[in-house]
Amino acid sequence: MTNFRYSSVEINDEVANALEKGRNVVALETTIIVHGLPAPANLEVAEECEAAVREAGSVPATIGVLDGRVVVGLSAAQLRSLADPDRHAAKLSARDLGLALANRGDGATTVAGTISIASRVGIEVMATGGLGGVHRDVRDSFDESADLTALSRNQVLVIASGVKSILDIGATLERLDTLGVPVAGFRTDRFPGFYQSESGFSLDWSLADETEAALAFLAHRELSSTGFLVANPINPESELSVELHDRALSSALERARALGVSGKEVTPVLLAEFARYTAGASVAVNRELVVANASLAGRISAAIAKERV
Ligand code: PSU
Ligand code: MN
Repeated sequence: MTNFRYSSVEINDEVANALEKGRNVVALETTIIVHGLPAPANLEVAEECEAAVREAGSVPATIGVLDGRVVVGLSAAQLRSLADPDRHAAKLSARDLGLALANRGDGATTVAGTISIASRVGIEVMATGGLGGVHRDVRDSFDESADLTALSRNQVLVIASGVKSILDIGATLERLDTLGVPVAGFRTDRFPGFYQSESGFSLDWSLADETEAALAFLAHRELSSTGFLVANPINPESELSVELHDRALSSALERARALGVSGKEVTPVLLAEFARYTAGASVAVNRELVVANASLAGRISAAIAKERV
């Protein structure tokens, strides 16, 4: 392990070397692994994402907090330990990181937590499943994911299959507009709907290929301090049917209401109820889309490294 710039951050040697040479590194988050997907699929997905990044010619850096240290590039054993239910790893957004470190805690990082670490160590690309956003009951709860504000503050390109369909998608797109975060579809001008290839919302911008994504991001970086969202839809043949999706969604929203959950517990409860209601079908879709996003992240990251020189 190499200490790099910050004493509280450990970067594994492979990632540190890649960053020094060409920067073609892709950050991967751990909240989806620890709080978003059930075992044993969770660790399999983590492994598949790392393999997809490598196959695409980039170096994966799975990020989390272990024993009060930020680790950039968790080993398989470290990741297994973080996901061990007995560890009760916390869900860490950007604002939680300092406190978790001072507390010598363990934690999985959300998109917000992951990109704020990534941008500080020089990683420019990150992959996730579905970005967080504005919740449907926002008028009462004020619940809007810190993923959005983190994207407005960190110059990282995030690849996601849209935002989670448990959210108010239109309101989330409006907030991304206000926050100055560009949203571009990868080979589509339709905004994806996470478990579904399309959400009913259209996009102003679409990217033809990885090179165009790299060029747009590099130009954006020069002119703006915000991040960049690339929306990559699930293959339509793999998506959840509208019918099953909508029934599962009602059930999930009802369950969250009945349990009275709020704050950081809302999203994990909704995703878990989706998995239960669809008998694992939502997990299979989530798995396929996040691995596809990791692969695209690896290809775009390689294209960025190539275009920069
Ligand atoms: N994508 C998934 N599953 C997940 C997440 C993303 O397919 O569980 C996680 C990410 O870590 C994201 C978080 O940052 O959900 C959003 O949580 P919240 O709504 O509490 O901000
Ligand atoms: Mn929230």
